Amino acid sequence: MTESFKYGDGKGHGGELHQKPGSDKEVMTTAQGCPVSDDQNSLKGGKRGPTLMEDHVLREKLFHFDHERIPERVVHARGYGAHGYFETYDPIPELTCADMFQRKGEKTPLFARFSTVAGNKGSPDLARDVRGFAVKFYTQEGNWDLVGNNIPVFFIQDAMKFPDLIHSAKQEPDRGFPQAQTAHDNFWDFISLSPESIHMIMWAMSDRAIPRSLRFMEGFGVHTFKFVNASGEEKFVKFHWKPKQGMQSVVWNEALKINGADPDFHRRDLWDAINAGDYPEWELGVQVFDREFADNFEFDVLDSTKLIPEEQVPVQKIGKMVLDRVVDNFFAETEQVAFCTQNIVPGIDFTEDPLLQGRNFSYLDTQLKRLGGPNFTHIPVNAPKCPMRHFQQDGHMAMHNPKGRANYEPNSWPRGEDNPRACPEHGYKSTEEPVSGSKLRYRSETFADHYSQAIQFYQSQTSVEQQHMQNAFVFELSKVEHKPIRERVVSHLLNVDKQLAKGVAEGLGLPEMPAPAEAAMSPRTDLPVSDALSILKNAPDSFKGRKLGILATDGIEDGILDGVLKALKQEGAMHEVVAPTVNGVTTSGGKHIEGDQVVNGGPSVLYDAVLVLTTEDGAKMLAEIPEAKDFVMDAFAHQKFIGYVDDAKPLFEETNLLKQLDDGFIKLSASGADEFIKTLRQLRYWQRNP
Ligand code: HDE
Repeated sequence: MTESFKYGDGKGHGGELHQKPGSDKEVMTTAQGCPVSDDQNSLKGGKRGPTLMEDHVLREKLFHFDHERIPERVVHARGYGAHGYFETYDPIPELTCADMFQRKGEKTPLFARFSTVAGNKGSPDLARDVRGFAVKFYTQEGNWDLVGNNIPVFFIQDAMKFPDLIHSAKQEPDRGFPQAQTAHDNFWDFISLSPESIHMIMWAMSDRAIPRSLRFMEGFGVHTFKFVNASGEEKFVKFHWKPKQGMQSVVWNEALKINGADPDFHRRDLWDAINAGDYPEWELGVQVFDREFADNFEFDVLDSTKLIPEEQVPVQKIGKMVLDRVVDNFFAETEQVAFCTQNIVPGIDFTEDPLLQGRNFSYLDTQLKRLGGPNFTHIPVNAPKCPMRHFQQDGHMAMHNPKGRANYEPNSWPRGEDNPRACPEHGYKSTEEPVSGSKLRYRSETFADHYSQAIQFYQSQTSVEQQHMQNAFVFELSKVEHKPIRERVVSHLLNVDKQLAKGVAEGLGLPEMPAPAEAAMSPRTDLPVSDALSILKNAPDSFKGRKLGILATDGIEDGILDGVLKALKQEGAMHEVVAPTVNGVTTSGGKHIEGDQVVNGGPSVLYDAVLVLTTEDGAKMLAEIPEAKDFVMDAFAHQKFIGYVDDAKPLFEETNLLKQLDDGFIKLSASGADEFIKTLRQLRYWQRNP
C-alpha cells in the first residue's frame, strides 16, 4: 500500500460509504468507525462511579495509547527527516547502469534522515557526536539506501566490534548516564584500547561533530562501493554529499548553551528552512577509481578507517539532492523509515569491506525488532515507488498480499503480473569476484596503519580548528575519572602530533608525559596536507541561510532596521527580533515590530551574528537584564560579528565590552546595511581570541 487512506473519508475499504445524517466529517469515531458522543468522560455506574468495564470507547483509547511506543533505534535514535528529490546531472552510463543516473535532469524522489548516534530519542541536538546522513532513493529499479555519516571514516574496521563500540559510547550500564555524550570513562577506555579508532576520534573531536545546522554539513558513504556498467565493467566508488549552503559549525561553549536554550535546534532549523522555501541542497559526488589505483594506494580501500584524499582522486559531481517537503507526521515517516544498507540497485555493488558486510545483516535485522514484523516494506515511507512482484506473503500487518493463485516457483500457471519470474538478463547480478582462502578470524596486515591519516587530518586543519580539537580532547578527558585512561589517550596523541599531545596533557594537568603508544606500523608523516578536510578552508562566502538575532527596544530608528532587513532578504538570510517582551517593539516612526523571542528566551547562541538596535534609554534598561548582558557577552566570546548603534554603548559599558571593541564590532548607519551583511559572510571573527 503506497497510498494511505484518510480515516473517515469513506474510501478505506471499498469505495464511498453512505453518510448517516449528522455523521459529517468532523465527527470523531473510534478506530472501528463508531461515532463517539463524549471522549472526555468515561462511562460510570452513578455520577461518581465506578467506571464500567463495558466502556468500549475508554478501553480502546487507553489500549491504543498504551501501545504507542516502538523500540527506539539502538543507535541514531535521535533523528530528523524530510522528503525531496535527486536531480541527475549528465548521464554516466560508462560508470554505472544504475537507472537513476541514466537521464539528464531526471528527478528521483527520496527521503533523508539526519541523526546523532549515541543519544536517546529525546536527547539534545547539539551533542558532540557523529551525524548520520541516510538517504533512501525511490528509484525505478528499487530502493537504494545510501546510509552514511557526516564523517568519511569510522571508528572500527570490523563489524564484530560494533556492539562494543556502541556499548562503550552510550550511557554507562550501572548508572544510566551520561546521556548523549562520549565524555565518560567507558568510551575513552574503549578508544584508548582500540588504536584503529584514532583517525576517527580526531574527526569526532573536530568541529565536524558540532555542526551549526544539518544543512551545513557534508555526508559520506564511508565504505568503498562498486559501480558496474551495462557491459559488466566495474570500478570502485566512494560517495560524497557536498552542501550547497557551505559548511559551518558552532563552538563548543555555544553547543552547550544551545542544548539548554533549544534542544531541538537542528530539527527546528531544518523544519523552518524548508517551510520558508529555503530548500537545502547537496551535490552528490563520486570518487571513482580502478583496481590498479586501489592496489597502489597507501591504504587498503576496504578499510573504513581510511579515506582517499580528494586531491588524489577528485570528487566528480553527478547530481544534486533537494529537500523540499517536511513530513506530514513525524512517527509515520521519520520514526518508521527503515534504512537498510543491503538495499542496492543494479549498477551498484558492495565490496568485501568487513564493516559493510556486517551492516548488511544488522540493518535488516534491527527493523524486525523496531517495526514488529517482516512487512515494514508495506509502510508508505519504506515502500518502493516502482512495481513490486514477488511471492512473499502473510506475516504481521500484511497490507497487500500478492494476488492470484501462484505463490511458489517453479509453477505452470500463466505468467503475468501476478505470476512473475526471475530474469537473468535484467535482474540484479552481483559482480563476479574470485574468492578463495582458509576460513579464519583475522585482521589483514593491510589494515594495520592507524596513525598516518590521523596525522594528515590534523595537519590539514587551520590553527583555529586545531585549537578547537585540543580543547575538545581536554573537555572530554577531564570528564574521565580514571587517570590511566586519560594518559593512554595522550599516549596515542603523541603518535599524531607532539604539540597537540603536550597541549592536552597540560590542559589535563598530567604530572608527566606518558610514553607514546606502541604502533603496529610506524606512522607516515609525509602525507600531503588535504585542504578538503578542513571546514574553515572551505567556508562559504555568504550569509545565505544564516540567521541574525536583533536585540531591539522601543524607539529604534526605522531607517537602520529597514536597511538591514532589506539587505538580509537580498542575501537570502533570516532574522529574529529579540525584545523585552514577546509583543515586540515600536520604532521611532511608530511602526510595530513583532517580537520573535523575549530576551530570556532568545540567547545569542541561537544566531549566527547579532545586532544591538536600541536607544540610549533602551540600552540602559538592557544593561539591567542579566540575559541581555549574556546576549552580547556570549556573542563576543563565541567570536561572532556584533552590529550596533552608538546608543548601545551603555550595554557595552556594563558588560566591559566597550574597552574591547574590535573589528568584529560593526557600527551601523542608515546606509551601512549592505556593508554589514557583506562582513557577516565571514561568519565569525576568528581573530578575536577569547
Ligand atoms: Fe549504522 N546502524 N551500523 N552505521 N547507521 C543503524 O539501523 C550498524 C555504521 C548509520 O536514520 C541501525 O535502522 C553496524 C557506519 C546511520 O534510520 C543498526 C555497524 C555508518 C543510521 C546499525 C554500523 C552508519 C544507522 C540502528 C558496523 C556510516 C541511522 C537502527 C558494522 C557509513 C539510519 C537502524 C536512520 C543505524 C548498525 C556502522 C550509519 C543497528 C552493525 C560505518 C546513518 O542496524
